[in-house]
Amino acid sequence: MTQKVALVTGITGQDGAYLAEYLLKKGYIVHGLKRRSSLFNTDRIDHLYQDPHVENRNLILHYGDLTDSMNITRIIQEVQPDEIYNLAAMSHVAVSFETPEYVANADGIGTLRILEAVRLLGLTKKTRIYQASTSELYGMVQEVPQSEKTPFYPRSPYAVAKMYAYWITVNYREAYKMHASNGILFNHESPIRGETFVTRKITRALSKIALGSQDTVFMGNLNSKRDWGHAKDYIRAMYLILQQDKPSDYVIATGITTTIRDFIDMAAKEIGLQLEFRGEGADEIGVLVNVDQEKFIEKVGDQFLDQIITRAAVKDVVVGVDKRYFRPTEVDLLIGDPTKSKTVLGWEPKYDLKGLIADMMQSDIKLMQRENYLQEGGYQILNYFE
Ligand code: NDP
Ligand code: GDR
Repeated sequence: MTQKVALVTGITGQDGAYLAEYLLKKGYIVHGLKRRSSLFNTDRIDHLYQDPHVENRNLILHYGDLTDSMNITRIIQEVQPDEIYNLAAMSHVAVSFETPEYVANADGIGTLRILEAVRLLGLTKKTRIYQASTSELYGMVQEVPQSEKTPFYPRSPYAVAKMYAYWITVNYREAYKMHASNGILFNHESPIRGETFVTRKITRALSKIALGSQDTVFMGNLNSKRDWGHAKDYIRAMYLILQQDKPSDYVIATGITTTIRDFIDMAAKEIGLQLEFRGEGADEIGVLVNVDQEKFIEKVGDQFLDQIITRAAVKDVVVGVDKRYFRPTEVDLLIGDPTKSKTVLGWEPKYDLKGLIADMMQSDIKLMQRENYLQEGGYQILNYFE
């Protein structure tokens, strides 16, 4: 049997890394688009990397950018993919307010470039396309929960760009009979989630606080609600969408929504820390009120116990709010209705929120312990300020 060939844009990102690993395990030849950067940006796929001198490589990376039509067209021509997973995007909602034109180009027109290249190259029958659409399309939600039929109301330059990408995918499917589908994925996270998304910011900061290397974390809006799943579950849905006989659009979600505040609370509990939130809006604080010592020792270790007990004794502030993280327009509530993906794709998530948080906390505690060892050994560790 000939090996299937996939092209993954955004392969260096969270989803791209998990998807590449998943497809390689299934026997695919995986081609990935990576951007040239002045520092290495392939950490997440380092374990999959194959030296260019290895014969019969299954993972091949190409330099490229979604803003460069000719580059995209040439790569698709060279690769002749059976499946394209278009995951590349400037994916940070808050940052999209700072760089709206770039986001329109990369996240919006970038998708058109891929669809048009497939059409021009005569690959409409051969190549199936997955477009990484998003629950951000629902924005100011018109219905609760949100399904494939819920009207969109985007609330950021990111969401508006993704709305164009959504509809141009539908249009190419209808106009040229292409196997092009949208996965409308709700938030999904993991230990390799970008450090400035809210979940990872929280799990990193709480890990540092537990290990005594950070005092306080400053957050934005603690009231917004998100339907969070695990990226490992969500990339399976992407694959399933492209295995269907007919192209279509699917909501991928857990159907459960949680506030940012409750996520912080659950992540703290995971390592034995009990928090209490006081005040409102920009004046809200999260205070450390108790430590479950047995749990803390099990998850973090006993050498850090005394400092954290001392902080709990004086009810020290560990969470603050900084208005700078508020967005000009916010998406207050997202909760997906995954009925279609469950019935048509047979997709079920394996992780619940508790399992996701346990995975992320365990990984970030380890990471921060490693940073502490390095620092104690006289090595410089980097401060990622954001
Ligand atoms: P990440 O931000 O982790 O990864 C984005 C990827 O896109 C990176 O590989 C990045 O490269 C690449 N990229 C950015 N701009 C360009 C460009 N102009 N040309 C080529 N590549 C580019 O995102 P996720 O993995 O979390 O998400 C994957 C996709 O799914 C994105 O499109 C996102 O918008 C969408 N999405 C994500 C959800 C989530 O909860 N994670 C939910 C719904 C949709 P580099 O590493 O060089 O920065
Ligand atoms: P989101 O994810 O905007 O939903 O987009 P993010 O984790 O950035 O924000 C979720 C919610 O948390 C609130 N928030 C904060 N957010 C960040 N980043 N930092 C903070 O300090 C903070 N404090 C509170 C936000 O206001 C927001 O309400 C993600 C991205 O992966 C998109 O690419 C994807 O399309 C959607 O999920 C689905």
